[in-house]
Amino acid sequence: MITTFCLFFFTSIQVRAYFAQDLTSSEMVCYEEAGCYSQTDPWVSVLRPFPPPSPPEEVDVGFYLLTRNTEEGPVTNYKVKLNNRYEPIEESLRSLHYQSSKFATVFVIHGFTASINSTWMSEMAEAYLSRMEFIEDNHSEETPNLQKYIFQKIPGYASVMEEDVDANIFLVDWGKGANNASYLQTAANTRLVGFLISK
Ligand SMILES: *[C@@H]1O[C@H](CO)[C@@H](O)[C@H](O)[C@H]1NC(C)=O
Ligand SMILES: *[C@@H]1O[C@H](CO)[C@@H](O)[C@H](O)[C@H]1NC(C)=O
Ligand SMILES: CC(=O)N[C@H]1CO[C@H](CO)[C@@H](O)[C@@H]1O
Repeated sequence: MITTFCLFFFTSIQVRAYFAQDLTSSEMVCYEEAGCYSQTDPWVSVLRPFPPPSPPEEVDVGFYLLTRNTEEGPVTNYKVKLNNRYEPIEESLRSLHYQSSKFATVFVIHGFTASINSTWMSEMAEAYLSRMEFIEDNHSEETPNLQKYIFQKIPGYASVMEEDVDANIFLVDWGKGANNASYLQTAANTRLVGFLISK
C-alpha cells in the first residue's frame, strides 16, 4: 500500500516534470515529408506524457509487398522492399506487383519490441494468401471461413476475375522505432508510422 502510494507519488512528480519541460519547448514538431505532430491536448497532456515521435530516419519505416501472382506465375513468397521510403510510393508501386484491382490490400503492422524479423509477420501474410487460393477453389461451396466472409461483403464478389483473386499485402517494418527502451517513445512513434502508411 505504502509502496504503491510512493510509486504513484514519484510517477506523478516525474510526469509533471516531464510535462512542464515539454510545454516550454515547441508545441508542434514537424519532419519534412513525414508530417507535423501536435504536442498539445489531446495528444499530450498530464495523463499522456508522450514525447514527439522520433525523427523518420530513426523510426526507419519500410514496406515489404507480398502477392500471390507474379510474372513468373503464382507464388506466395514474393518480397520486395520499397526503395524510396518517404516519398509518395505510387512510383515505386508501379514497378512492383501492386494492383488496385486485386481483391484486397492489407497492411500487417507489428508493435512494441517487434520488427520485420518477427517471423509471424510473413507467416500471417502467407496464411492470408494461401487462404485466398482456398476460396478460389471453394467459393461456391458452403465453407464458413474468413475469406468467404470478406468476399460476401463485396458487391459482385462472385464475378471477381480469377487473376484478381490475390491481395497486396504490405508488411510494415518500423523495428528501429519499436525497440526504443522507452515505451512512451515507442508509443509516440506509432503516430509517424501511421502518417507514412497513409501516404
Ligand atoms: C530512443 O528515442 C530517442 C528519441 O528519438 C533517441 O534519442 C534514442 O536514441 C532512442 N533509443 C534507441 C535505443 O533507439
Ligand atoms: C533484422 O535482421 C537483419 C538481418 O539479420 C538485421 O540487419 C536487422 O538489423 C534486423 N532488424 C531489426 C529491427 O532487428
Ligand atoms: C477443389 C478444391 O481445391 N477443393 C478444396 C476445398 O477445400 C477443402 C478443405 O476444406 C480442400 O480439401 C479441397 O481440396
